[in-house]
Amino acid sequence: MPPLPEKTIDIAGVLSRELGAARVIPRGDDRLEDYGRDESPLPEFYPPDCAVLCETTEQVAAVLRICEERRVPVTPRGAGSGMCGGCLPIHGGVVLSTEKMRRVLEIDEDDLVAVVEPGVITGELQKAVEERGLFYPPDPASLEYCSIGGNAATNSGGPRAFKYGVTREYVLGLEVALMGGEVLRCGRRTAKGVTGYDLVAGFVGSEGTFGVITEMTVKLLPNPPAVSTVLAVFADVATAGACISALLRGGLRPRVLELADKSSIDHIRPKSRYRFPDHAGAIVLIEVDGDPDTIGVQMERIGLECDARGALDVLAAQDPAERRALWEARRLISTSLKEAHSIKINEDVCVPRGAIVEMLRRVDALSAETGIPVAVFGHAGDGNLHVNLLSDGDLDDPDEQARMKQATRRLFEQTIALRGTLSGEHGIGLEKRDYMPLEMSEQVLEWQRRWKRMWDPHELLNPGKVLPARRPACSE
Ligand code: 2HG
Ligand code: ZN
Repeated sequence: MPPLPEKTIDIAGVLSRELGAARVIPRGDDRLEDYGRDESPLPEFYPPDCAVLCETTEQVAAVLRICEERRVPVTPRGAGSGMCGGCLPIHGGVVLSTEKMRRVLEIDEDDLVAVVEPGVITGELQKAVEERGLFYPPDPASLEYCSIGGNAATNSGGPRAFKYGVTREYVLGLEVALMGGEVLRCGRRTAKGVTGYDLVAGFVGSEGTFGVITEMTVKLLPNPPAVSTVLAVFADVATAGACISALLRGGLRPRVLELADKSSIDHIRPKSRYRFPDHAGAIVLIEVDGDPDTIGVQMERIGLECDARGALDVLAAQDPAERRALWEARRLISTSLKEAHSIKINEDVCVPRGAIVEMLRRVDALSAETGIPVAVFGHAGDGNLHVNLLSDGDLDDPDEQARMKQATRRLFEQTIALRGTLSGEHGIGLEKRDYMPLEMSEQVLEWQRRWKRMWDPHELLNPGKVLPARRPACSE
């Protein structure tokens, strides 16, 4: 990317004059601290020059116009729950937060759509539509505090992606503010639509490097009338993985097929309201939804398959309270691991479904060879494994950092060797940017750079994310 200009202008002052001082958090204000971090394992804090809390599309567009005119980098931010450094202002400049754009503008039961601002908390939208008998499936584990705009920016998944797919499949239309201040409305409100190129699909998952989402039209479904949840308990993760593969081969389509290994279970035990059996060496969480008359049959088939594949217990959640406790426990895994260790490198590699068992074996071998304890959990039915490399070492020790980085690289190499991908749901951001050449050819990366420059020719919008710097050719 071109060298970023010296930031000699007082951008906080300019934005305060244009948008009102109340919207701008300048240097020296303690609140600014929060805008230089996210949930990624990176220790660094990147102080922006200021944060601006926009409440309208016009304000977002004004910030992007001002930053373009003055050549100031600008980094969009939702709720800051990302895990890859995607919203960190690594070149300083302005953090543009959409956290105050929290209105649900419309829930239309006939069209089966909702129109929302990007700062709406995902779980709050889910509750609002459920009250009307509707369903918004994408369910990242952070759904109580992540925002839907951030979900769209990173194309988030979650356990229910197994049956229902990821965020991209639910975003029908977008309003996006572009660098320079232009506002673009694209996409549709209809269930189907193939008119023209699919700009929406390009914005979703672009990690805030193409534009800033200011409004979304999302698809809703009728809420499934019945849901049933079981926990299959196994002696070890290899047997649990083999059972998942068998369920996949058997053509069963639960809505959730989640795995957690012994380390993950042991980390949540002290906090969990759900009591996991003491002998659990791994668990598979399975949930089926649909018609009350048919889910019993599906559950029976799943139970029989789990038994045949070595499950020690198959425990059905007895009532909604137990089901809630089980899900609460599942969503605690990530934070419990983080609280227990000074270093938690959480990767979210994804392998083809036929390679799940082999990937689990390779992760185990990696842990044994490097001596780094590993916790594995996540959306195993999709081949999407949260491999957490753990250490109680000193986060600032360069040797420790190098050891963890080396293990991370080996994990990625193993993933690619199995024809997998670096990230199944968290995105690339800053953390995985330099590993992109492991998966993508220089040709593909170059086309991606051209695509990025089309939206942001001066490379000011979330600079330094997703795409690694161009490798110099031999003659250069
Ligand atoms: C989850 O599924 C999240 O719980 C977090 O994606 C994953 O911390 C992690 O590794
Ligand atoms: Zn996840």
